[in-house]
Amino acid sequence: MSAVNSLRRGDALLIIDVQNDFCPGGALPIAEGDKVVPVLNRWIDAAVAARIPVYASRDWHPEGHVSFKESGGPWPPHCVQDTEGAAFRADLHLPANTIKVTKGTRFDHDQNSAFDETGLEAHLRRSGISRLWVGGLALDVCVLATVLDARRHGFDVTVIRGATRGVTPEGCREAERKMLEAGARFIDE
Ligand code: VGL
Ligand code: ZN
Repeated sequence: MSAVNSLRRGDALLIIDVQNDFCPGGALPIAEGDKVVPVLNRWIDAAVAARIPVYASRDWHPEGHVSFKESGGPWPPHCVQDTEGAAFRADLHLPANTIKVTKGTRFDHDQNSAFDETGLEAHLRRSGISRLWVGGLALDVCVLATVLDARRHGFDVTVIRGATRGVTPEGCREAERKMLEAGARFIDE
C-alpha cells in the first residue's frame, strides 16, 4: 500500500509555496520546481477522497521587501503581492476549500516558516490536526523552516521527498539531516 492511502482523520496536507516565481521561468527559480506539481496533485486527490484538509502557504511580499537584495536581503525580488509570479501554479489542483496561509508580508523581517506569526498552529489545533504531510518549495528554505516549527509544536511530520525540490543540493542534504534530527520522517512519494 502506498503512503498516499494512509491518510486518516487528524491529518492535513501542507503544501509550501508552490508559486510561479519558484518554478522554472520565475524570478527565483528552483531547478525542477515544477516537478513537484504532479506528485502533489496525487496527494491532493487522496486528501480530498479521505476528507482531510489541504493547507497551502504562499510567499506574499510587499514591494522592496527586506528579503530582497535591493533592501540588503539575500534574494532577488520574488512573489510580490498580486503579481503573476506570486500566484499558485495553475496546474496545481488546489481544491476550492484549500486553507491558504499567507506569509512574508511583514515589513520588518522575513517569514520562512508557515508557522511564523500566521496563526497556523492555532488553526491546525482547532481543526483537530496532529499529523502533517508536507511538500513544496523550497526544501532547504521554507519547507525546512516550516517542518522544524511543526516539530517544535509537537506535530507528527512526514515530508514527501518527491513533492519537494531545493535551492542547492548541499542545502537539501543539510536540511534533510536537520529535519530527521528534529524527528520528521521522509517518504519518497
Ligand atoms: C522561499 C526563498 C525566499 C521559499 C521564500 O519559499 O522557500 N525561498 N523566499
Ligand atoms: Zn520570499
